[in-house]
Amino acid sequence: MTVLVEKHPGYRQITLNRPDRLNALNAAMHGALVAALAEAEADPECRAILVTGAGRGFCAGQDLGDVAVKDDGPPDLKEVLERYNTLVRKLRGLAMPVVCAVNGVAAGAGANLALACDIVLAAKSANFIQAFARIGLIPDCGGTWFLPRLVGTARARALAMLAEPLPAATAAEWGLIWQMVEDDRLIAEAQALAARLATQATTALALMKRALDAAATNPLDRQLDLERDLQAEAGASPDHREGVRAFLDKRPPAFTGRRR
Ligand code: T3D
Repeated sequence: MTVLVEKHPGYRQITLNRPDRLNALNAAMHGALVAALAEAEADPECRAILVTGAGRGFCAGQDLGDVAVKDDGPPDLKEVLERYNTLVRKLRGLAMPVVCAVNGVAAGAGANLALACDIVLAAKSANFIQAFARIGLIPDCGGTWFLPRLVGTARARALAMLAEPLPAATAAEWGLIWQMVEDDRLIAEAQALAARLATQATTALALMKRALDAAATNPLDRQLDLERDLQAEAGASPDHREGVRAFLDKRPPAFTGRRR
């Protein structure tokens, strides 16, 4: 099994599972990952997802043995890239939060797969490498979009062009990720975070994802209109009513995550 799925109360843990290849993504693993995300999305009990890797690496990006490099012409990378695009669109479009626990090296598309998730934790020993330049490619899997937005263009350019490992501590300091965690605490912390998110107002969290992604390209005027429209949806959710009632009753809210 290239991808392992564990069901926990309220969330699913999806583990990339080719540890001998540092969880490099081949076609089979892409298919299994997208299918696991789609199954999680279809499960009404699932209100958050946790993605991590088996073994000492998180994900070493594209499995370089899975793409034929020809002597007589360019390899056909468009099909490979379509898979990454599908994956990134799926993660960003999921109507629930996605936590990523980067347990070791995250290289190439593996680094950008992590950045496509909503909240990224990384083990102290982990690092992020935009490895593409080392093999004559540009950052893909959303890398050219995520990097400048997360760390600014100066750092994005150097990360992309130099392809040097960025330690988890610096990634957290620069705002590339949410937090660095001691190695032996990573999974427990990530699971606690996913479990906590699974008890929150899921509809509002899903709408936040849409608003924050749209903000990356919208002018303020359009973003204000979008906030108005999405807030109307959030305000119509049972969890909004419950949140206000709980506040007035001075008790913790019991959110259901139901849309209506
Ligand atoms: O090209 C296209 O198809 C287009 C798509 C592009 C998307 C991309 O992701 S391009 C970038 C692809 N990824 C890389 O270039 C990273 C390649 N890997 C590395 O540079 C290093 O493995 C790491 C820096 C990530 C880790 O180094 P280290 O020294 O900790 O481990 P290692 O010994 O290099 O790797 C362990 C094993 O995993 C090793 O196999 P072996 O010798 O034990 O049999 C290594 O070959 C294998 N492995 C690591 N990364 C990949 C891989 N096998 C296939 N594909 C990999 N990407």
